[in-house]
Amino acid sequence: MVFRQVVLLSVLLHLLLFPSSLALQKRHHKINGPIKTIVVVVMENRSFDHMLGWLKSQLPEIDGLHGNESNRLSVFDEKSPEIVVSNDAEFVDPDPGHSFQAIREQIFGSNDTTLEPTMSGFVQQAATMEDGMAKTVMSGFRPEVLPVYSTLAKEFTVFDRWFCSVPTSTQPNRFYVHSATSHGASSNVRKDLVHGFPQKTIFDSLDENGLSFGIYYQNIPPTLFYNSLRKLKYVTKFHQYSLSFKLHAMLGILPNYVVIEQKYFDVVGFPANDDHPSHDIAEGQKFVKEIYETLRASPQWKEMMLLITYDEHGGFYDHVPTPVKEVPNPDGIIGPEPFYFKFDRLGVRVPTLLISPWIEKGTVIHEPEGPTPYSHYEHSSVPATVKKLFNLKSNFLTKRDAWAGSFEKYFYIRDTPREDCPEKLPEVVQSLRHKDPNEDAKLTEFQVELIQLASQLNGDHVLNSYPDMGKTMTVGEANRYAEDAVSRFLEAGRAALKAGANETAIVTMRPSLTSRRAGGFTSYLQSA
Ligand SMILES: *[C@@H]1O[C@H](CO)[C@@H](O)[C@H](O)[C@H]1NC(C)=O
Ligand SMILES: *[C@@H]1O[C@H](CO)[C@@H](O)[C@H](O)[C@H]1NC(C)=O
Ligand SMILES: *[C@@H]1O[C@H](CO)[C@@H](O)[C@H](O)[C@H]1NC(C)=O
Ligand SMILES: *[C@H]1O[C@H](CO)[C@@H](O)[C@H](O)[C@H]1NC(C)=O
Repeated sequence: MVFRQVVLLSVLLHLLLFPSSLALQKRHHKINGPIKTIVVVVMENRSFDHMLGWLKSQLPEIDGLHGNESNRLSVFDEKSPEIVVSNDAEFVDPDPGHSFQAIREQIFGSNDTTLEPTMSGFVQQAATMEDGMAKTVMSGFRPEVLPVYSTLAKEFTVFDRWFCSVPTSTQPNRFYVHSATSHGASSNVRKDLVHGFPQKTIFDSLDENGLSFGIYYQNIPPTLFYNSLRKLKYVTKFHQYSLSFKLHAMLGILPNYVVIEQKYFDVVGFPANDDHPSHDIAEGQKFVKEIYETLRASPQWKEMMLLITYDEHGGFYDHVPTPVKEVPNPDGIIGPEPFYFKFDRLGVRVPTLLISPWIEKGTVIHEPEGPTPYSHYEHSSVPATVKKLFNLKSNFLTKRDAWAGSFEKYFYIRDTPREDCPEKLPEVVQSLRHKDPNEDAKLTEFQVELIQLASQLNGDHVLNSYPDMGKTMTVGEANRYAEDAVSRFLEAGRAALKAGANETAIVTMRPSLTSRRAGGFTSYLQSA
C-alpha cells in the first residue's frame, strides 16, 4: 500500500516536473495586450431599447429612445391605432414572439424581406399573440429599475450597435457567441442532433494556442451543445459556479476565457437569473452585480474584461433597423425548410455592456470601423476580438467572425488601468415579480431543448420518449433531471480520464432510466 502510494506520488511528480514537450511548446504563447482574462455572460431575450433605451435621458450619447417611437397595430393601414413606447416595463409573464416568422414580421412589417427593415411590425405581430402583448413589447425599463445596468453603463462602456447574429431564437444566437456560426440551425436545435453541433469553437482555438478556458455553470451549460466541448480533455473545464467561481477569482486563477452560465430553471430558493420572461429581472440584476463585484475584487481585475450581452431580443421592440446588407453566410450552410434561410442578415439590436478598467469611463461604442464597410458588432465579434486580443495563431472560425467588428483597439487607448472603478454596485431592492417561482410550470421551448441536451448527456436520447421527454416535465423535475445528467456525464468523464482514456474521446452513457444502479453508472467511450 505504502509502496503504491510512493509510485503514484513519483508519477505525479514526474508529470509536474517534466511536462510533455507539447505542453511546453504551448506554454510559449504570450498574450501581447493588456487583457489576459475575458469573461462572457449571455443573458436571455431582451432588446436594447427594452433594457437601455430609456437610459438615453442620463447618457445622451447612446442611440436610445426619445419617447415618441411607435408602431401601428396594422403596419400598412395609416388609420390604424399607434402604440407608443412606454417606460413602465415590469414583470413580463407571457413570452413575446421570437420565432423566425415572428421576428421577420417585427423587422419588415410583413413576410416580405425585400422591403426596408423598418422595425414597424412589433405591435402587429404581438397583437396576434394575446391581449396586452402589443403594449408589453413596446415597454422598456426606467433606469432606476435596473440599477446595476444603469451604473455599469455610466461607469464603463455600452455598445449601442450590437446585433444578434441571426434573426431568430435562442440557440442559434448562442452558438454564434463561441463559434461564429449555428451550423445551419435557424430555429431551435434539430431534434435529431443527438451528437451535438460539430463546428470548431473558440474554445478549440484557445486550446490550440495553449490558453485556458473555463465554464462556470449553474444547472446545465448550453455550451455542451457543442460536440467538441464534450471531449474528455475538456471535462475538467466545467466548474460549478456556486463552488468555484468566487474561489477561482479570489485566488487569481480564473482561466483566459471564462463563460458564466445562468440558472435557466426557476425553482424555489434558486430563482432563475437569466432575465428570460417570466423570470424576475431583479434576479438577473443581482447575478450581474455578484459577478462584477467578484471580478472587481480579484487580483486579476487589472487584466480583465467582462462582456454582458443578450442572445436575442425576445420579441421586444427596438427602433434601430436590423442590418440586411452584405452579411456573409458563415460556412456555406443554408437553413432547413421551409425558410432555407441563407444567414445573410443579422437579428435585432441587443443590450451589450463592456466592463474593463482599461477603457475610459462612460464610453459609448457605436459602429466598428471595419474590417469591411458593412461590418457590424454582433455575437461573432466575441471570437473575433478574442483572436485579436490574445493574438491567437488559429484562423478565424468562419467567414462571419472574419467580417464582424472587433473592439480590441479600445484597450490600447490608456497606458494604465483605471483606479477609480467602483467596488460595489447598488443594491437591488425591488423585486419585479411578487411571487415565488412556479416549479410546476411547463417548460419553455429553450428549457425543452436543455432537457434534450441533458438526455444526450445521460444516454436517455436512445429511448422512445426522446425528443419529447421535456414536454411532460415540470420546471422542478426538469431542473433535477438536468443537474443529475450533467453531474453523471462529468463524473463518468473524469473516471475515464483517470483510467487513461484517449482524451479526444467522448463518454457515451447508457440510458439512466434503465441502467442506473445505486452509486454507479455505465458508460462507454466513443472516439470523436
Ligand atoms: C422624436 O423626437 C426626436 C427628438 O425630439 C426627433 O428628432 C424625432 O424626429 C422624433 N421622431 C418621430 C418619429 O417623431
Ligand atoms: C406571407 O406569405 C404568404 C405566402 O407564403 C402569403 O400568402 C401571405 O399573403 C403573405 N403575408 C403577408 C403579410 O405578406
Ligand atoms: C486518440 O484518438 C485520436 C482519434 O481517434 C487519434 O488520432 C490519436 O492518435 C489518439 N491518441 C492516442 C494518444 O492514442
Ligand atoms: C427566448 O427564450 C425561449 C426559450 O424559453 C426561446 O424559445 C426563444 O427562442 C427565446 N426568445 C424569446 C423571445 O423568448
